[in-house]
Amino acid sequence: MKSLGRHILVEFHGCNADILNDVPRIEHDMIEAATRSGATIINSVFHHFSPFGVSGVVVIQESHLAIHTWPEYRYAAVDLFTCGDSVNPWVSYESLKTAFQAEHGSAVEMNRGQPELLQKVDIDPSDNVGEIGADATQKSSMPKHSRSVWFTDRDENIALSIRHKGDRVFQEKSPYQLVEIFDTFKYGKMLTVDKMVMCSEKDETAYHEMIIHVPMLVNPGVKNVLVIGGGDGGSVREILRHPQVESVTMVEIDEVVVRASREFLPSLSSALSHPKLNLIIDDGIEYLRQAADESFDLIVIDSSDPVGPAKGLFSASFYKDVYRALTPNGVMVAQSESPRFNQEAFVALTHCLQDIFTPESVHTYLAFIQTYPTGMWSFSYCTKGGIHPVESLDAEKSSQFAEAHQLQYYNLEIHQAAFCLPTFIKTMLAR
Ligand code: SPD
Repeated sequence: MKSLGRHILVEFHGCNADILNDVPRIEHDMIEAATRSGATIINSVFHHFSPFGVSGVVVIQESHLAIHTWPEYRYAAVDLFTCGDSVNPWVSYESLKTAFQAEHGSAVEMNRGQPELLQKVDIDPSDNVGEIGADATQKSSMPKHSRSVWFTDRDENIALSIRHKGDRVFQEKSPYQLVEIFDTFKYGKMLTVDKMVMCSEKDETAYHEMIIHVPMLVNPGVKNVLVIGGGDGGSVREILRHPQVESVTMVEIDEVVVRASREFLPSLSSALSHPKLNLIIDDGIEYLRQAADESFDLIVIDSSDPVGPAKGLFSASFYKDVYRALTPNGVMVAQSESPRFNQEAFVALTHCLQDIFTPESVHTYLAFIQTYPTGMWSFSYCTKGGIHPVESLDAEKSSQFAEAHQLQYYNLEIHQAAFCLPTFIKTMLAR
């Protein structure tokens, strides 16, 4: 051996841009490249890289493989550093070139730690053992691969990262969006659409209890409900806890969301086969355009964020149809985004609703959703007949309902407090 280590600095050009932006896939490709070269994996850490791309490192017993990708340039910079003779880093190079579908790869090899420039001193390995003893030395020489792979929901200024187990549970590109499910450590399975978190098994109750029970418990006369979106089934599950409901129509544009949720998120999708539910896979905007006047007591807009197919669910023409389709005492509730993360959409939607329902009939309320960036999320309660969301609440009924159904987030105090807005949000909404 001429040196302690071999360091190969690699440039990959003309790669597949989608691959270079895919955290689990790059982690997999890097681990495979290391394994093929004969390395022993100890650890891997992979993140989204700002503003696009992936950053990560695979620590191997023989040193490390590191990467930064720039999908917008179809370019990846990779470091392959190996010590000893047992690993051939050029095998990793070839493996990654193929995996990233690179049109061109180049590399320079440097020898690190040349023996003629080094002076060896004697070190007794037992000095590192401390009080634990020789047994621990033996264990530490048998590394166990630990993975640290992260999903990040972000814009150019704010990000929320959630660690998952590395392998994707579900992935399909529908005609509308990229639908994925990850198995996270803290929140169970998590549904994402176009890299934005929609819901997770462990904190979805906050969102679904608040979007449904707030309007339902102040409007006990609700019998016919329309849900636009909500393909995971969480909203329908909560609506059907109210026995007076006679029928629920749910219009979800993307059957892939419904299929993935049925298969992998049974605690959310359990009510999707309920006999009172009429599930329609279609465009909710078009459905409401053709809906009869005064046909629903409650309309729930359980949309994703205002990009892709959900963009039209944030428009005045859509909400004019919503208003028309509500019975005279009807109520509409919409998820209205994060006041901070999506400030522009939040303010624009609130003003749009005020123009259609009148300012006095639009009531913004908040819930804390841990898996959404900033955690602070808003809903808009809009009443056609003037039923106030707090003054009309039957306190005893609200408490009894929350207790009987063992709700996880909703309770009487939360219902009342949710409508108290911080001053900065009031200021944001002032016209
Ligand atoms: N950024 C997340 C906004 C998602 C709102 N809808 C979630 C759907 C849950 N049924």
